[in-house]
Amino acid sequence: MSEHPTTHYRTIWISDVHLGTKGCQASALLDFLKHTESDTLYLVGDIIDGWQLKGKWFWPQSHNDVIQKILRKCRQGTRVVFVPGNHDSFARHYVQQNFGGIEVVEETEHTTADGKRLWILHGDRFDGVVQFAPWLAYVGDHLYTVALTFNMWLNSARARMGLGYWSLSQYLKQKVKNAVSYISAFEDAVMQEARKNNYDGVVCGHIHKAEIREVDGILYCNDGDWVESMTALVEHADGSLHIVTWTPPAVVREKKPKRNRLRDTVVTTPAASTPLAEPVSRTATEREENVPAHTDESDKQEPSSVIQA
Ligand SMILES: [Mn+2]
Repeated sequence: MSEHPTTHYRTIWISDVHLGTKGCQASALLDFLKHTESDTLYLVGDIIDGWQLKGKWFWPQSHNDVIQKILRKCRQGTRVVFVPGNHDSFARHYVQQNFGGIEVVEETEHTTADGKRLWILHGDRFDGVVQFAPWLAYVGDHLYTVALTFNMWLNSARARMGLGYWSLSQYLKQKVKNAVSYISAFEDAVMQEARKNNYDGVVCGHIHKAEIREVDGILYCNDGDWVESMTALVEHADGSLHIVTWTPPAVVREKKPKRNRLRDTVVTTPAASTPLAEPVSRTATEREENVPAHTDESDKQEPSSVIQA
């Protein structure tokens, strides 16, 4: 058995984990937390999805494991700072308090090793400022293909009913354009506020889109999410910032011998490819060892949980 390399960072930021929802990639996050260490770990909101838990209780072991892992890091000397988001806003009642060593703050400030002052906040406070629909950001390419097929079917039906041609793809393209406008409007609003408050940059989450970009001397960093893209923002010892896209461990379905039809091994691979992402290669041994006990939620990503920012 080979030793798993553990990467040490000065700082790690994660957000939008949405524990308590089926979309949450808890085992991938657990794997990431096992193989990384940091002086400081920022939880930038929407870690636990209080909205979902209010409705229907969904709390598998892996979700518990994530919480336990974070608490263990805290005990072992990692400074853990929790900045609640809109889905775990219940924690905003406990601001300035301490839970098992985890500091809870409404928003905070971080100074990088090279002296950049970064404003740390979840980002939902800009929802009022930004007037586009965030869920439209997640209309993916494959959905577009499905839409084109559906469009053909729809229009042959419309033709039979004597109706004119209606382009679903045009409609969706417009929606995607709006989503892109939403993201840039969000980023602009956040950066404008950071500049007003004399920060050098900002780290937020909320819109489930990892990014590092600098506009007119203001750094915009978004640590992404653990529902779809499995991304974290990290700071190296020299103060440089990067987005890490984590390759989740293979998820092997247990085969049911009763049936004739053997189900294939399901391997989840992340679709995300962030230009700034650091590729993380994993060995076959690691993958096998990290097979989670539960398998169901990992391969059934519900779009509904993906799209809520
Ligand atoms: Mn949010």
